[in-house]
Amino acid sequence: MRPLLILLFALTTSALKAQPQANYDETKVPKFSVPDPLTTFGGETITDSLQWEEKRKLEIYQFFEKQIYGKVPALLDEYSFKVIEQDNNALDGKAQRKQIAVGLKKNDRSLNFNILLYLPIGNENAPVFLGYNFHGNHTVTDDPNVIITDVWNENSKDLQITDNKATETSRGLRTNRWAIDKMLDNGYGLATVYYGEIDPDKNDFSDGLHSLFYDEGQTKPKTNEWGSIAAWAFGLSRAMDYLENDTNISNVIVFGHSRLGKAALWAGATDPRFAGVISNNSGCGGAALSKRKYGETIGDINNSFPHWFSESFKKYSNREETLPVDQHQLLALIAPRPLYVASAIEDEWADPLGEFISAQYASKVYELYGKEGITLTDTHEVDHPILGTMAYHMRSGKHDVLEYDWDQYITWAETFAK
Ligand code: GTR
Repeated sequence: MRPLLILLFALTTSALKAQPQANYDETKVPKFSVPDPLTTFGGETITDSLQWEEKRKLEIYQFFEKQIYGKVPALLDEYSFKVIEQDNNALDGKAQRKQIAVGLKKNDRSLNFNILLYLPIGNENAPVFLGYNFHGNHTVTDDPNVIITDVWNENSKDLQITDNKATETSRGLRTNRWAIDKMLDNGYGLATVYYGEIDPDKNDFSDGLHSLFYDEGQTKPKTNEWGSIAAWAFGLSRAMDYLENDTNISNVIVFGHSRLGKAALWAGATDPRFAGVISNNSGCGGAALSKRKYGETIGDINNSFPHWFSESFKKYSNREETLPVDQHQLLALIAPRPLYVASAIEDEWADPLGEFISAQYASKVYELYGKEGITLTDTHEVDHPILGTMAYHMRSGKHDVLEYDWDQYITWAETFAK
């Protein structure tokens, strides 16, 4: 590379990493009023769970649906499930492994994705964690029998993925994020899907789930329709369609990290069949309050990932103060089901404190149902989890999913999932 090009390259990559425009100074967080989950848009006060469900929950839900994540345009015409591979003696005899092909059809177009399912031997009625993975089912385990995805994959140095295609070399390279042995030893199963099989994560609406629903000549979703996060959430529900009919599964807890934590939260809000929801470092557009404008903002996220949200969300870029809702109300939509919000103290881009406060503000709705929320007197002391119906931890360390996180999720799930 010539010197000028090297300099330009260095400048661009360092600018991307450092996010120099982001605010990380608590004193520069703007003053803002938090939209009250218990006051309707029309000004009426909500005093019990029935009123919440009849008057407030729906209007908040519809706002998120039309203005933030975007509406699913129609129902599918058909869907099918086929167990394409099964081994009752997998992972050294610890698990039953199934790989299930899910087929979705609309307008004579179809999309297929694979669920990798491990169920613990000895628990005929196991709770299961369902979560997307970033690079393919074969990356979460060394198990040589897991099918390698053949759809578009983001190139990754860590995962040794080049030419946008996963190969054998990436097998098992993400086992660190999935405590599969621990889940199985504690009587839990794991179901995972490669998120790119639902919608490849690029600003291109010509492929993936959206394209099945287009009218003649249409090339992208309409203004209030779904972006990729809503499509991924929809995919989680289709996985749930299979899991809820598997007689060896008792409950499904939906889990997601980062962008996939945003998808898990929206899936939890849209689909009451999920018995619990875990948001791991989901940040902006996930658990974190947007109005704080700390770390990643709506403007940043709409710029870097224009395909994640509905087109209508773009009008809130750099205009957070005009939003009549905030992300604590997304959390509230999951009430009274168990919800775990997890942050990491060094994950500044995701505004860990904003995630904690958001959980606190959502608690009012949990309390309407007589459930324990994260109260205003609770603290976000590092590595001191709060494990009620609403759960929270501020882990030491960076943006990631660690063994520590799974230890807490499993301990918490014991209180409701078995
Ligand atoms: C970042 C993005 C975040 C988060 C993260 C991830 O680049 O700004 O909102 O979703 O990616 O998914 O790892």
